[in-house]
Amino acid sequence: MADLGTKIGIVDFENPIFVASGTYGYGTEVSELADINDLGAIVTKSITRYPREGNPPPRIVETPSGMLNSIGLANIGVEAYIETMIPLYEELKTPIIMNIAGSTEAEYCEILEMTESASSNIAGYEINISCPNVKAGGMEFGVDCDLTEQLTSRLRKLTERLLIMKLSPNVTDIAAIGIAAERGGADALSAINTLVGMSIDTTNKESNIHFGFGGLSGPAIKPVGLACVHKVYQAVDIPLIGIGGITCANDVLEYVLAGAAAVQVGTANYRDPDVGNSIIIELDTLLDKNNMGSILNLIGKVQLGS
Ligand code: RRO
Repeated sequence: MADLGTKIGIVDFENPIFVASGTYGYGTEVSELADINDLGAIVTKSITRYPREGNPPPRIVETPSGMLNSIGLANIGVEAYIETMIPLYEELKTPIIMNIAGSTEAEYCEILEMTESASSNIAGYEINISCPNVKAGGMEFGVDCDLTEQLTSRLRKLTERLLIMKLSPNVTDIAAIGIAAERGGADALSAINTLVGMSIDTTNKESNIHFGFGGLSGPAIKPVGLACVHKVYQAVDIPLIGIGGITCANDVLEYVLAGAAAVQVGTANYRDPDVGNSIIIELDTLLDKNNMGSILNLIGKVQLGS
């Protein structure tokens, strides 16, 4: 058997296959459709200070090899999350990473502080500074080095748990944003969130997404995700979590070779919520077949021409 174990900051994970924010609810709902106990980790839907209905429909549309969403941060809000979801994690062996989104620096801090003051076994936080579908906050932070560094360092002071900043591909220089988050004290970076996209129904000339723009995910964005991960890998010393278009073990291996210590499977969960488990088994076989040994020895080992 290959060694699938990996390490992000101070946390050891049994395997590098996590499920991505927005594709797995708050963690436990999916247990009726899939075995959630063997996943490397589960990242929750973004939690905001107050409950949100999200954007009006249509807010999801399929595109070639991809999916466009404009959910608009629909979620139950941090109070209900602490009351109803966190207690369910006591029964779960899979590490939970809570994804947090805010519209101001103070709001991100308040959500994290409220969660820290509740008793929980959450492994860490993924901070969403890259949501393309809301007017205030979200991506505003993730496109600005100073705001990213400042937000990260304020959050760093509030928790000793894993602090992961989730980066946007919708920037000129993703490596510079990664460096800013590292300087602010992040333990790790996840990349990428979705790419801004559009889809139009030519029969009635209407946008297939209510507000026009959405976030593109799925296999269509895998090459972009790989390039972003490798650019950030070359620029920082903290671990990376690769996201974007992963559907099979070979995709995982590509992300690891590009520089990721773990990955998040997202859009593929909509087709098969148990795909993460299939990928874990497939990854074990793939590494064994190629005598590749361990995930940790493969991180960033892509060979580039000189
Ligand atoms: O809820 C959303 O519309 C959403 C979020 Br928070 C995000 O981070 N990325 C995305 O594609 N959609």
